[in-house]
Amino acid sequence: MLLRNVFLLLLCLVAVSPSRADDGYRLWLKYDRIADAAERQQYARVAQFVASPGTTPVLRAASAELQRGLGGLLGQPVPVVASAGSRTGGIVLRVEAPARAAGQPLKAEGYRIFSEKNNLVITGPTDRAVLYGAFALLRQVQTRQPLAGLSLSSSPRIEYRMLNHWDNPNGTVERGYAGSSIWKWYELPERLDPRYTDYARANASVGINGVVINNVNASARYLSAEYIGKVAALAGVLRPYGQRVYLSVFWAAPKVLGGLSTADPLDPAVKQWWAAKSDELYQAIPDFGGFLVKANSEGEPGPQDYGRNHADGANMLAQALGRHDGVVMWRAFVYKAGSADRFKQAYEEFQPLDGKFDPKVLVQVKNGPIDFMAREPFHPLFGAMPQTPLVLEVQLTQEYLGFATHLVYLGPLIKEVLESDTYAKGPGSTVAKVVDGTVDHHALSAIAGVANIGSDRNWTGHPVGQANWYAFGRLAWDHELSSAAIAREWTKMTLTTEPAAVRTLTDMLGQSRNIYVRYTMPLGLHHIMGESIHYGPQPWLAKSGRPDWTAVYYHKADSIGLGFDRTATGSNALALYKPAVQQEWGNAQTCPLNYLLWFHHVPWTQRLSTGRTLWNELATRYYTGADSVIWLQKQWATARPALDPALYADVAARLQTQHKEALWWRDACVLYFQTFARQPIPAPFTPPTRSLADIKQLVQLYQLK
Ligand code: BDP
Repeated sequence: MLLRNVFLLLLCLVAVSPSRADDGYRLWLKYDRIADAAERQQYARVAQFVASPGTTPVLRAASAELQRGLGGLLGQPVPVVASAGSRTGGIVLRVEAPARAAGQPLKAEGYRIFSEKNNLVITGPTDRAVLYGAFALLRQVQTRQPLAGLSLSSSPRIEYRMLNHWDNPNGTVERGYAGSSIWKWYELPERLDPRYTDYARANASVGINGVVINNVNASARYLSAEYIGKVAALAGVLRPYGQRVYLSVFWAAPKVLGGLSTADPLDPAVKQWWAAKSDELYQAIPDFGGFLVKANSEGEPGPQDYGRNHADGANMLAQALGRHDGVVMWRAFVYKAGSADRFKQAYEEFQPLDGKFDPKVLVQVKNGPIDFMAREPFHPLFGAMPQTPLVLEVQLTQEYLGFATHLVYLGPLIKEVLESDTYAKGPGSTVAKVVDGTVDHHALSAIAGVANIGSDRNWTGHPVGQANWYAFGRLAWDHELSSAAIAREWTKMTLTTEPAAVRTLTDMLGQSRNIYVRYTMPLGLHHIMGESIHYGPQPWLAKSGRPDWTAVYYHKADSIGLGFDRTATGSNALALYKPAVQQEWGNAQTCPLNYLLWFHHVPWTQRLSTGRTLWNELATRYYTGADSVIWLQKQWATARPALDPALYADVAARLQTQHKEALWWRDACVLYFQTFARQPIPAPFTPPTRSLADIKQLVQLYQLK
């Protein structure tokens, strides 16, 4: 009886829910059936089969993905055959030597799609190229572009397109807001969670080809024989999807694991230990990618502990990799306590080492000089180390961007950095061109995104966080793509293809980052967030473990004005940039308002280019920024009919939290800065109803253990 009731209940549930709720697991690879039958037919005519030699695991992954994707989109099975023979109307996969690929020369991972004898051919010099071509073809269908007569060709502009996981061996994720780590170390190597494969598919679909699986604050554990076996098992899952595995290394590993008394990079026993470790790694993982290193930074050990410099450390590791095909990515995120301006630290330590690094070393630089703020000027090291390939590191996990409750699409942030002109070799020497190697003719080029991925069913906590993973990969492949075009693609593949909703949502994504900046750190304010957890506002923070962990160190509010003078009258950090940049940013009258308080201490009463005084402009931005979250809510509501109900509700709820917290930011910041400016909140805005003491008490709750 009970069973029968359960059965009936299930039947009812199935009957009332025509499609299953979208839990976000499938990311942008949904492959739901195209609703319009005529449209489906059009695609079906040119995708009747997939012909693949299937000679490698990568080619098999490519054909399996096409079969799965087209099968879903067309609502009918698509067979995979070994060869097209005389059949037409299908998709043919073919690996060809570069010389035979017509048109633009293709790089090893570049693909070409073209029509031949009524078939669509996906080709490239390697099987990985064909895999990327397969995903490109699927994207065409997912975004409802025509397939017939298709002619596409694309090569990645950057060679190493990396995700950096800040995942710890105990399953936690540093600055992770989407559950715990997706890597299940205690189950590996015997059990391979099917999720690893879906992760690899998602990465491949946007061209990510390298994965640093562990936190830069690294545990030595990963270099033990036990863990190398586990890492090898993961590498085996990622390999058919064109991804190599890399490890973050703990500098003192030779001591912790090897029993040596030192980790001095010039010590012969240390060198030997790393060389043997590299051999062991390549024995287990023949395509191991190499090492990522955070050394002498935030308490991590490093070569400076032995009186050596970063180049000594990096070069020793590069030599340890020896004949193996791996690289060392050495991070430049360093800042010693007691410095008058943290902005200058990395430059001062690294720039003099230009030309001293082994050819296998790349130096990994965060996009801005401080630390992943919502808006930073580009890092002055870009354009200042011509002899060293530099990796651009951006953060996808929203450490400083409202965790997983604030909707912030990062396409515009990443593009802003990429398009910044360093003037290193004259105008047009953008960060993108420094990083892709064209400015200084480097053979190696790399970009890294700190992953926002976790064990949450939808991978990224905030459903729109997926767009940041997606946008990073797409820009890593081709930094010339526009952030709006990427947002459109992601929206169509993930949320809806209904044209009006696509427009509404793309607009919403496009504005979201500026909105976040306005209600948190407008006009170039930075580092005024909650201590250590980095959540919510704490502009009053004046005491911390170090002065450069406080907020007052950065905003320098006083009775005269606000902002950090980094011109010649102040720290002169501006002098680290090329003269053309100095000229633009060095004068408070001409400095773009977005960077104003990064470089100038501006009087409260000074009139800005908007016609408002600094105080009035600041208050206006906080108020209009917070109000814009209501606009985001309205946009989301407008698109509702086109959205999956569960997904709609999820984001709508998060937007409510976002609005509440935007008001925290607004109230905390205007009330606090008002104590210096001593001016009223300008009309038409109404002063906060709570007091500074109230808001302090509320946001400081989040600091309690
Ligand atoms: C900071 C994070 C810290 C990271 C560090 C890094 O707060 O958790 O370890 O960056 O990048 O933003 O090394």
